Amino acid sequence: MAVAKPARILALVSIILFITLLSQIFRAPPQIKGPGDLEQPMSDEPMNEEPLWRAAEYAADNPNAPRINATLLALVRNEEADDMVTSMKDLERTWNRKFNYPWTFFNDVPFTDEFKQAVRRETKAQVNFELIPKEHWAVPSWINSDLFDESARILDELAIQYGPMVSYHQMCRWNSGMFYKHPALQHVQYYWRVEPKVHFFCDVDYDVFRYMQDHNKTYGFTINLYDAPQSIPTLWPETKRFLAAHPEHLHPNNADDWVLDSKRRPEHNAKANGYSTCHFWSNFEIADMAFWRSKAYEDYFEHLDRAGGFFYERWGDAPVHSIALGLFEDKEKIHW
Ligand SMILES: Nc1nc2c(ncn2[C@@H]2O[C@H](COP(=O)(O)OP(=O)(O)O)[C@@H](O)[C@H]2O)c(=O)[nH]1
Ligand SMILES: [Mg+2]
Repeated sequence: MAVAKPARILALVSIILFITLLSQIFRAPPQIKGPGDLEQPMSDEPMNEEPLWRAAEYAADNPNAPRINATLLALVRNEEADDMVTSMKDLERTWNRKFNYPWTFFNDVPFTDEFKQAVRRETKAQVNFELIPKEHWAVPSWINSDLFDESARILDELAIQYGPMVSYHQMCRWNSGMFYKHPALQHVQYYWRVEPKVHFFCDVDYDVFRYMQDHNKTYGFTINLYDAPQSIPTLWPETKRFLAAHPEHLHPNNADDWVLDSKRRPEHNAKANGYSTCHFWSNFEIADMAFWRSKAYEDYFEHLDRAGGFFYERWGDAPVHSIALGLFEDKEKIHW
């Protein structure tokens, strides 16, 4: 019996779909090819690492909620209110509406009422608005403005993004060595950094701050990238100078092989004068501020700040945080 043409086409399509499905099911697992590839299957929850604190008792108005001493933290400009709201919507939906950790917003100028209203609408949790003290934001007295202008010109020629923008340098310095000194954070231990216009896609159903505390973690990150070496040519040489003066700060279980790696991107390492340029992308970071407040980090930041590279080069808070963690912290305490 002859089969009608449409039925034959349908049968053919079904067979192709069936074969595609089988090949998907039986295909070999992805191979790990190098840095950045997953070393274990991705899960939206840590595996076999109880206790995980769930959301039953975390209502915003519960004075006995098991929240620990932590805040969501954002440095942001008034004109970024819409983008901040975008980030808040995502993070509240996927996580914070269940845990109600406070939000703390920082700005170098006072927040406008419009900004405050816009972000308050997005959360039931407590919201704090903090002005950065002038002495934490101002360009330090030892920075020579002529030298800054000349350096900015060179950074611009090298096409280093934001190179000539003085506020960007101020922001990087503040995020490196100032934010945790703000009086509003004096009694706070952990923060989760959130920037305007970032996205959170997965639901997280446990208290990540408690996770950090229970598992004795200092720093959590999501992405590890290579930096533009032209933005940090003397960061590693200055770090070496610092280490020569302060060998006591080097942690015995440090991650110096990651900091110094020259095999994966030899050119990056060469142009950065010995630093791999690998860094945790600090647009997202969850950290215990005790590390930034430690003698090792304070001494390091002070040394870098005096050296001037936050302004004469474009040292970012990400490579500064990363080198410090890689050298002065137990690598077991860095988590992703
Ligand atoms: N209040 C304030 N926030 C700033 C300033 N410059 C940058 N930021 C914030 O610092 C973070 C990083 O800045 P961004 O422009 O996103 O830099 P990028 O992430 O390196 O591209 C964002 O949260 C910005 O809102 C500034 O001059 N004032
Ligand atoms: Mg950004």
